[in-house]
Amino acid sequence: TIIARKRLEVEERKSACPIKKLEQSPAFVRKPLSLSAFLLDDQLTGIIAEFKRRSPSKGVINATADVVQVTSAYAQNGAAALSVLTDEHFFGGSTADLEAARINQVPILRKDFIIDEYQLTEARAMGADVILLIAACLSPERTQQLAKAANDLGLEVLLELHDEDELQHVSEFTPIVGINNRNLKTFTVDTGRSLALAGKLPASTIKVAESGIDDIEQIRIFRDHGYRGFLVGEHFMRSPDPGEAFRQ
Ligand code: IGP
Repeated sequence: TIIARKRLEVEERKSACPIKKLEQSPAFVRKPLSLSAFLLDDQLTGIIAEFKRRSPSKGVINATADVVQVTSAYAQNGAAALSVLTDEHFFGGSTADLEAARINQVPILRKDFIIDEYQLTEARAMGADVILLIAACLSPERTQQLAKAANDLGLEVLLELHDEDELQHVSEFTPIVGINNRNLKTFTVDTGRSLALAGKLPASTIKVAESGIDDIEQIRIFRDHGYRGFLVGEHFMRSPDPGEAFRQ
């Protein structure tokens, strides 16, 4: 359902704003930050802290949070990177949210359902540093094409997998791989997924555990299994003060 809608949305956006116009955006001249470098920085926590207002599985998570206040608190308290939802219809996100988060000097992941090269140029124009590619939504060939195109624009890729069958999506263009603990079809969360798949990824892969992380002990366990990144959304956003929840 999400992908079908996304296809229509992308076509609408293409006619509303031609690619040439996106390329004139001021963000296009800045050099994107490297998520790999920030995840490997031992001074930081490895946490990719997400700004998420609502989701199809949880409904409204936080209706009032201010994107600048929350993302600044995340960044000032040691987040290695930020993840900002830009899907409006299902997640209540927006381009404006990501643009506002750009005041921070840490890498920003554009969290959306990427299916078309146009969205890569959009990501660059809104000031994103990294894009998400979800293996479950793409063929392995398409994943590679989009990842290469993203790299050519200076963007790094977080490739999201959720089971062993999706390992064929990994390529030289996707050195950072996230294992989603949430099954996108049933929405059930099992943090054992990240643990089970850890050893199956190429040794050089920078591994990110995604979803359902709500305590520091889990992060220690992931770290012991070779993970360098931890994508956390709801646990922080559920709090009336997500920045403070991160600090704690
Ligand atoms: C964050 P959580 O359980 O901490 O809120 O999860 C993140 O992993 C999740 O938002 C996510 C996501 C996605 C959202 C992972 N992959 C793909 C939208 C699309």
